[in-house]
Amino acid sequence: MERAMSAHAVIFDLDGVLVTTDELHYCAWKQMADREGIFFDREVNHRLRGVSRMESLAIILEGASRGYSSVERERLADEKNAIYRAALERIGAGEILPGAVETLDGLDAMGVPYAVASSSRNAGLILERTGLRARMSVVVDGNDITRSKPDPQVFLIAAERLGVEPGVCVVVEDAESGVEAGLAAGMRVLGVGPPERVGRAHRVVGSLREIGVSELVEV
Ligand code: B16
Ligand code: MG
Repeated sequence: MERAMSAHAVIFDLDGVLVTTDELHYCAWKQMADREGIFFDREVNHRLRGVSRMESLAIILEGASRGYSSVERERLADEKNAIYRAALERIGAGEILPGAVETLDGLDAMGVPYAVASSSRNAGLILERTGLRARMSVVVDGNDITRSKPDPQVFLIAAERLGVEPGVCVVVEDAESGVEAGLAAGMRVLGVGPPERVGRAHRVVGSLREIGVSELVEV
């Protein structure tokens, strides 16, 4: 694709950056883990941010007292996904995180292109349910990638589809794996969350409410 001469572009992670579905992931995994008698808490849950479904399950199974076959793993992942998707059917614009809409409005006003780059295979449903889909010209999700964060693939595909060079992109991420992926893509990174988790980013904020768009594009 011919690359446009855009000076800036922003690539947003979805879960934990634009929407609060991170809590729904936790509740669904917790239900599955409790049923299996596997210890799982919010501390372990933080390690699942930005990580694919099967890799998330592998992390949870580190706490299991027995081994699980690949057939059993598929069943547990499907079980969790069914619980999660049932919860997604009930979400709406109320799950959009503070500052997200204002940030997209500001980027539109500045004419800065942006994309969503998520590890989730459910990103399409989440964007539809929250009403954000119509705002996104580019969405790259778990169905488009073969390697999940911290591999940079999802962000590099997003830049390609935006028609910009990786070097002009700012990634916005809430996951340690996502920050690493953004850095590996050669992009600037804004971390959203505690410094213990996203401190490797070029700049860290608690939420998108804390940063204006003119600062965001210069991170
Ligand atoms: P799914 P993101 C990620 O979304 C989540 O942070 C992570 O917890 C989840 O395991 C992953 O998507 C896969 O999700 O099971 O729906 O395919 O943060 O990259 O937007
Ligand atoms: Mg995330």
